[in-house]
Amino acid sequence: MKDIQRTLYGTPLSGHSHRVELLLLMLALPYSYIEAPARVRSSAEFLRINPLGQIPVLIDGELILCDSNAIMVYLVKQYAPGSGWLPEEPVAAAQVYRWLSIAAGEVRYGLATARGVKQWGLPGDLNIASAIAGKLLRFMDGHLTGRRFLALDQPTLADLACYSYIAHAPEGGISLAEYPQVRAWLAEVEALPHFKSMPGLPVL
Ligand SMILES: N[C@@H](CCC(=O)N[C@@H](CS)C(=O)NCC(=O)O)C(=O)O
Repeated sequence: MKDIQRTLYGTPLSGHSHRVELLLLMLALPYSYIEAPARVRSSAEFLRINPLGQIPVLIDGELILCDSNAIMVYLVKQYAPGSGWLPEEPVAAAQVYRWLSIAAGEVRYGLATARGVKQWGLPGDLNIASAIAGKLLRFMDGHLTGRRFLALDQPTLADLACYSYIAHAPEGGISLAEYPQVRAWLAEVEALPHFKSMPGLPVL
């Protein structure tokens, strides 16, 4: 396959960027990285790339792709079809997409919001975010009993999409102490080949 110039816009502490980096590493797809903190994201140049002003953005050759989960779906379908990260079989595919929705819903508005409020004073209600996170973690702990991975009996995009913000939950004041199955699942993801951790922040 011809070499493609591939660039990821992200920040090291963004869980949305981290999930894309994990997949790029696990698929052994080379990429360069451009750090895009808030000041860059609000620039006219960046807003031409993503009018929502959000990271991650992936430039893959001529293609501009926004949204972490959309980028991951593209990468698997384009570069690793049949690899198991995103199965074609309808029931298995639905099981993976369910967790992509949870990553964009409960994970984003629970765990990620709590971390944003605690660490950077970003907008959000800590009580509401903590309640959303708690409900999700209780569900996940039960769901993961007897399972190694979230959607199937092998790692899929479901695991990468949900991993980063759940692993860093304590940085948003959300303890994982009561969720042993969730912690065991995090360890499974961390044991995958080419795993790279996201830098930690103080537990507040
Ligand atoms: N749905 C998007 C959400 C991405 C997102 O919220 N990114 C944050 C950084 S972690 C961001 O760029 N926030 C700036 C903003 O929304 O203005 C995705 O999955 O990529």
